[in-house]
Amino acid sequence: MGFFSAVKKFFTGGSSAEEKKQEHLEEVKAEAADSADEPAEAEEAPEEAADEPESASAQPEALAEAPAEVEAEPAAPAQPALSATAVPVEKPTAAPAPAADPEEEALALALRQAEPKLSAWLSVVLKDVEEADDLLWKRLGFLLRALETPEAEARSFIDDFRGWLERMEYRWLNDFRSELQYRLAIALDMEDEEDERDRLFSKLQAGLARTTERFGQGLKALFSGHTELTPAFWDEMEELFIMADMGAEPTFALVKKLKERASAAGVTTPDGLMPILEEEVEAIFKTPRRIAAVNAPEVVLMVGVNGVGKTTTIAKLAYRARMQGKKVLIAAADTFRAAAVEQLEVWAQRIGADFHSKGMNADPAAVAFEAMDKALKGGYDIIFIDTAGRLHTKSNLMDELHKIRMVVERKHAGAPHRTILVIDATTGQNALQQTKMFKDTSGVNEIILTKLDGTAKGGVALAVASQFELPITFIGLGEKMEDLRPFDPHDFARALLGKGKE
Ligand SMILES: Nc1nc2c(ncn2[C@@H]2O[C@H](COP(=O)(O)OP(=O)(O)O)[C@@H](O)[C@H]2O)c(=O)[nH]1
Ligand SMILES: [Mg+2]
Repeated sequence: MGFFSAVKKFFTGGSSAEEKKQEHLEEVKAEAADSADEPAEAEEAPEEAADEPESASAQPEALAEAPAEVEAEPAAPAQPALSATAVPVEKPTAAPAPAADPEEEALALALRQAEPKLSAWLSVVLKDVEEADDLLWKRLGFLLRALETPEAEARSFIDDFRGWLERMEYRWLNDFRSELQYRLAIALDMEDEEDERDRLFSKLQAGLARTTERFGQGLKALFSGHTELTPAFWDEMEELFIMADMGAEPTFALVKKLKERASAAGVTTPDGLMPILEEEVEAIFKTPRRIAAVNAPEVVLMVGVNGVGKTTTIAKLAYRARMQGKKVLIAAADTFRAAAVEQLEVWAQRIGADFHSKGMNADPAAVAFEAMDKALKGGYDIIFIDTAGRLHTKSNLMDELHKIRMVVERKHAGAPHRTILVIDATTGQNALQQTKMFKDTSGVNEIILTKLDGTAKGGVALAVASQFELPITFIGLGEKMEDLRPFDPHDFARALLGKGKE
């Protein structure tokens, strides 16, 4: 949707003139609040609304036009009242139009006064909203109208979100506010906006707080405790990285590199070293991009030991794919426990993906075979295959995964396109053994690191990234759908080192 930039221009266009009206806005707001208590007054709307907003008194010409239009067409008063506030803007186009409702007029004014950021706009329209009720839908409709969203798209956004809330059984705003912002950002093409990136960074920081506490604070103490890059400094640094679960060899390699770079650059103090450290940590997380040429349906095979978060992560990835308008199939090839099949089915229903299973104890390769058939015939864009992670015998599990791979490949050349290993950050060094095992035996080409929230062992990301040449593509920062986030080496390095946002 390209209307965001237009929207931004629209909202920022009249800002300086509007600043002067800040006080006035407060009055209008107060009045709106008052009249909300007195519905009788509010109902007398048309004429009252037309000459009531003193805001318009700043622009008598605009006001003068209003009453005539009121008679002719009840929806019209909106235009003059709003154009009065958007002083130098070329044309307020189909701007927020509802001046007949004093509350909405106050909201429109507040939106124009707000910072041109989705989070700020949401704060304005969600004022006094506490739960998913009519007020929420009204306000959301208003916001989308204000953002010039085509009516059909706005309606389908609201219907979708409403359906999702019901399926998820969310009621209170606090439980879904962040999700709402996330959806709006994606729908309005604003995921790359600074606002959304800030939010992501804050989330990353919060998620990594315990890791940072241990690692970042130690680093701070190390850097402030030395004035020169002495052997003691380097020893302490090694210890710090090893304690953060980075593993001995990668730590030695990193410190060696840092020493070399420091000496080449003539850096002799910890302060001078810091930017180099940041770069090197970021470099550890950077792996060359693979060519992502995919012949649809894209086949994603999810592997990893029990309990790491495979099934939930499939749900989260499938959800992202759904939000991008893809047709999604999920196959339940973890047939070991009935609960696993049911859990996946519930997720599929919630996110609007199709689901294929043969129940508990079915042959996982047979499930994959049938699901591939369905995906190919049904014109799916992407299929996720959930697998079991039990390790009663390792070779047993690996054989099973191998069989699934063979079936999938035979059905669809080039598949599986992605074999994602899910590892649980809280398991620290175990995560490394798992990575080695799955990489050696099941063609893993991507890693998702889950449960980074609330663990002090987030440093394991460094170990995984430096010991295996596998990209970390997403990280799990919590249990909600939106808590799976694309992995950003730069931001992650900064958060890990306890740095703030740039
Ligand atoms: N805190 C947190 N919990 C997670 C995350 N990812 C998954 N979980 C939880 O981990 C548990 C096991 O997840 P599940 O998907 O069933 O693991 P599986 O056995 O690998 O399929 C569930 O309770 C999930 O909600 C995450 O990123 N953060
Ligand atoms: Mg599972």
